[in-house]
Amino acid sequence: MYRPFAIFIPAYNAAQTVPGVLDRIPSEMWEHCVGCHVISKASSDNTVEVAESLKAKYPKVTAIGGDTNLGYGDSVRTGLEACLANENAEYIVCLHGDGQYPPESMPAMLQYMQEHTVDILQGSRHKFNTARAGGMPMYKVIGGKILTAMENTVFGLKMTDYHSGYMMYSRHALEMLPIEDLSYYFDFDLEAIAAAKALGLNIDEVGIPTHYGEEESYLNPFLYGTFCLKVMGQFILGKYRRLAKQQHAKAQSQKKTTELKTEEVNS
Ligand SMILES: Nc1nc2c(ncn2[C@@H]2O[C@H](COP(=O)(O)OP(=O)(O)O)[C@@H](O)[C@H]2O)c(=O)[nH]1
Ligand SMILES: [Mg+2]
Repeated sequence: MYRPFAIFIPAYNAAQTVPGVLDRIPSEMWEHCVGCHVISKASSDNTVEVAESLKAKYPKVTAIGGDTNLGYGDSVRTGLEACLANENAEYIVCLHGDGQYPPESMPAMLQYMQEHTVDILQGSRHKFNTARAGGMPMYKVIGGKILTAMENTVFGLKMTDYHSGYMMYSRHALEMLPIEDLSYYFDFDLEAIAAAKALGLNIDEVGIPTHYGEEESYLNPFLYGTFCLKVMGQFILGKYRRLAKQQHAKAQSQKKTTELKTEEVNS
C-alpha cells in the first residue's frame, strides 16, 4: 500500500515533453497522489497553458507559472512548498519535465522509501550502469563519477550518482531541512543531501534507467561542477551543521509561538 505522496515537476520550456511525463505515471499511482504541481516560471513556450489543459485528463495537476525565473533551485523550492501545503502528503517526488527520469520507477521507489524509512531517495543512473545506454554523454558519465567518488569521501556515504535530479523526500526530512538557505541553481539537490547528512537523516538510492532525448539542458556543467566542489568544501567547514542548528532553533520558536497563540485562544 502506498502512503500519500505529492509530485512536483520542474518544467522550463517543456511544453512538448510534460504531457508524455504525466502519461507515463503508472495509472494506479494517481489514487495515492494528493497533488501534482508543474512549475514553469517565465518559460518562453506555453508550458503553463499545456499543463493547465492537462487538468482535464489528470485532475490532480496544477500549473504554477511566474514572471521571473530565478533558476532550478527556485522552482524546486516552489514545488516543495506547493507539495507540503497539502498536509496529507507524506512523500514528495521531484520528476523532471523533460522526461529524463522514468515515472515508471515511482512505485518501486516509493515502496523502497516506505520499507526502509528513507528520508531522501535518489534515483541512480550509475548503479546498474544504465547511463550510457540512456544516451548520457561520456563527459557527463566520467565527470559525474569523479565528483561522486569525492562526495562519498566527504559525506561518508556510498552513493553512485549524486547528480541525478530524480529526488524523493519524506515530509519528515523536508520539515527539518533549511530549504530557504539552499542554492537557487542545480546544486540545490546536492545541498539538500549535504544538509540531510548533517542532520543525520537516512539517505539512500535505487538504480533507474535514464533517457537523454532531443531536449535542451539548462545546466552549465562547468559551473555545476564548481558548485559541487564548493558544497563539499562548505560541508567540511560545517556550513550544513550550522544551518541545521539554525533551522532547528527556528522550528522550536515557531512551535512555541503557535502553542502560545493556541493558549491565548483557549483562555
Ligand atoms: N521551472 C523550472 N524548471 C527548470 C529550470 N531549469 C531547468 N528546469 C527543468 O528541470 C529539469 C532539469 O533541467 P535540465 O536543464 O534538463 O538539467 P539536466 O537534465 O541536469 O541537464 C528539466 O525538466 C527542465 O525543464 C528552471 O529554471 N525553472
Ligand atoms: Mg534534463
